[in-house]
Amino acid sequence: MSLAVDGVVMNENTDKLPRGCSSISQDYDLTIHAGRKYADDVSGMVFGMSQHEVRVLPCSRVTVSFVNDDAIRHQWMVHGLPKYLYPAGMFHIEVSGGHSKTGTFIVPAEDQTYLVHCDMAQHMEKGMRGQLVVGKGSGDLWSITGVSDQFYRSDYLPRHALLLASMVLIISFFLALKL
Ligand SMILES: [Cu+2]
Repeated sequence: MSLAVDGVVMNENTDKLPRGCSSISQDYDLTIHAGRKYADDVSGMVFGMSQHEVRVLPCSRVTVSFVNDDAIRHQWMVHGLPKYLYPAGMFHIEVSGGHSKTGTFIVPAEDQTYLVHCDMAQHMEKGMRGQLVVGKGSGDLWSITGVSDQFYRSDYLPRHALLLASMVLIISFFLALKL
């Protein structure tokens, strides 16, 4: 892990092979930009990435140069990786406004789709939600900018707010009939 004012790379892995991998299948060198301008053509979104989907081969080594075109902090964070290689199952690049950082990790042998997002408050909800597809993947995740349908639910409402509201209406209707 390297710490600096311009950013952080967490859980870098350049040489430890995941279980089921006998060698590095391929090396990828990706440059991904983060910034408001990448959300300009996506309705309702504020933040974006130059690439919301990354497709790689199983057992490949992926080097990401994460370039922050905004003045505020952004992250490129992958979740669900094997915990025996990546603490908390996470690989993470975080970059201060106007800076860039490069980090490397090795993806597992299985076909799987991983969530990639920015964990700064409201950034994922406002567009910084992507996916890393290893091999054939395991299906598209929901609400990936430019890939799958957006899904909104107001955070202040309970999960079954609509159902509860309808039940209250029906009960009041029958109560009203009895009176
Ligand atoms: Cu962000």
